[in-house]
Amino acid sequence: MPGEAAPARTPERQAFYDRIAPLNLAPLWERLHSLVTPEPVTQCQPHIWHYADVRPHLLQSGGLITAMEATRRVLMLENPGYPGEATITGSLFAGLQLIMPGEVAPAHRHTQSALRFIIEGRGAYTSVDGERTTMQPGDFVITPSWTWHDHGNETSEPMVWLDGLDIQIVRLLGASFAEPGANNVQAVARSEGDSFARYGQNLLPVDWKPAVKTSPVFNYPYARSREALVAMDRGGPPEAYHGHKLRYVNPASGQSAMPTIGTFIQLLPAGFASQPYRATDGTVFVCVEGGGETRVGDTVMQWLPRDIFVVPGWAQHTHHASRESVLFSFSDRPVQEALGLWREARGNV
Ligand code: GTQ
Repeated sequence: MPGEAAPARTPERQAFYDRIAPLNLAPLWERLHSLVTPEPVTQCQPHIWHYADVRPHLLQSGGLITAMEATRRVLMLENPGYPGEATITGSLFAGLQLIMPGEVAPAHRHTQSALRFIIEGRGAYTSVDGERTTMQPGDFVITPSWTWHDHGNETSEPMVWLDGLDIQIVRLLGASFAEPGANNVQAVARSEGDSFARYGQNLLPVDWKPAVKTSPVFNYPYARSREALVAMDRGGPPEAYHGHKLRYVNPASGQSAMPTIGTFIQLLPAGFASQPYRATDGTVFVCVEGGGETRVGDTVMQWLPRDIFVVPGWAQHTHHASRESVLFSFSDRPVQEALGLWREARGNV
C-alpha cells in the first residue's frame, strides 16, 4: 500500500531537505505515512483513577489554596499518554473540582462548554446565567458556552464533581475567549427549577425558539436517569454491546445536550459482559454504582463507584459488571458526527 513507510533518506535527499528547511518547506513524503494513517493512531492510553487514591490529595488541595485564589480548584486528570498536556483524551479535558464548605468559585464565562458530573457531597450550587441549581450525586449539570457561572457550597461538607470541558477542541479551532464576572457571586434572576419546569418535562414554552445549540435544561437529575434505566432493565434484555444505554438530549433539537460533548448513561445488569466494541470517540467513564471491570487489550481496569477511567478512541473494549452497575460517560462523538467522521465497529477485530 502506498504511504506505508517513508522513502529512503539518501544523502542527496537529506541535503535537499536541509536546503529547503530555512524556507519553511518540508517534504510531505517523509511524513505522509504518519499523518494519513490507515486507522486512527492516538497517544491516548487506557487509564483509571481510583477515587480512593485521589480523594486524600484532592482534600489536601483544599488546605493549600482557596477556590477564590485558584478561581477553580481542580486536579486535572491527565492521560499518561499526554503528559503535561492537560487532557484526558486527544480532544477533551477532565478534572476533579473541590469546593469546601463556605467557599465560592467566582463568576466567569468562557467559550468552552463544561459539564459537571457530581461525585461527592450534596447541596452545593452552581449558577448559570442567573439561575441556581442544587447538585446531588449522579446529576449531570451543563455550563453552556459563554454563560456566566459561579459555584458555591453553603453546606457543611466538601463537594466534589468531575468537570468535562471541550478545551482542546476550542484551542484547535482558535476560538477561546474568557472574562471574569463583575461580582464573585452573580445575582439570582430566576427561581431554582425554572429551566427544568419550562424545558425538562417533555414540554416547551409555546413559540419558543432556541438561540443556542446547548440544551436549555442544565441539570439532568440522577434520580430521573436512574429511574429510566431501571425501567428499561425491567422491560427487556440488555443490548449486547452497551447494556441499557441512553444518551442525554437537548429537548429542543433531539441532538446531544451539549454541541461538543456527548453524554451517556448506561446500566449493566449483574453478571453482564458486553460484546467487543470500538468507536472513534475516546470516552471518559465514571462508575456511579456497582462494580466491575473494563478490558482494553491487555489493560484491565477494575472500577468501583466514583472511579473514573478512559477508553481511547478505536480501542476495542468490553465491560464486565460483577454487580448491577451504572456508568456515566462522555466523549467528542457529536463533533465527529457533525463532521461525518464518527465510526464504530461491533465484534472482534
Ligand atoms: O468551573 O468554570 O475544570 O473554567 C476548568 C476550567 C472548570 C469552571 C474546569 C473552568 C472550570
